Amino acid sequence: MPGEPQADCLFCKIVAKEIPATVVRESETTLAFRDINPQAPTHVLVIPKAHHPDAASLAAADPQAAADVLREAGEVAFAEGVAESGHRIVFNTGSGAGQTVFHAHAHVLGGRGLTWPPG
Ligand code: IU
Repeated sequence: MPGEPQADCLFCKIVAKEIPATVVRESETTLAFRDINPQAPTHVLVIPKAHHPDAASLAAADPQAAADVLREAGEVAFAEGVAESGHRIVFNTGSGAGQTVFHAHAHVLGGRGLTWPPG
C-alpha cells in the first residue's frame, strides 16, 4: 500500500525513532533532519513521514504531503538563515540521478555558493 512503512527503509526507521537522527523540524506529516554526510554548511533532509519511494510518486499519491514537504523545506531554509542568501531544494530521483535512499526526500542545501549545472 502506498504510504505504508517499509521494514527495510532507513528513513521509515528514522520516522519510527528506531534509528537516531538530528531532527530540526517536525510536523504532523513531515520530518526534517541533518544529513549525516553534509555537502554544504546547511544540508537538511525533509521527508514525508509516510513511505513513498521518490518525489514523483509522492506527488502522485499524496499531493498535500508533497506540498507539506516543500513548505517545510522553505521553513528549514528560513530557520537556517539561507532563505535570502540562496539555497537549493533538490529531489534526486532514480539511481541515475544519485538517489540512494528510496524514501522521498528533499535536500535543502545552502551556506555556500552553489554552482550550476550540478554534477
Ligand atoms: P540521495 O538523494 O538518495 O542520494 O540522498 C540520501 C541522503 O541520505 C544522502 O545525502 C545521505 O548522506 C543521507 N543519509 C542520512 O542522512 N542518514 C543516513 O543514515 C543515510 C543516508 I544511510
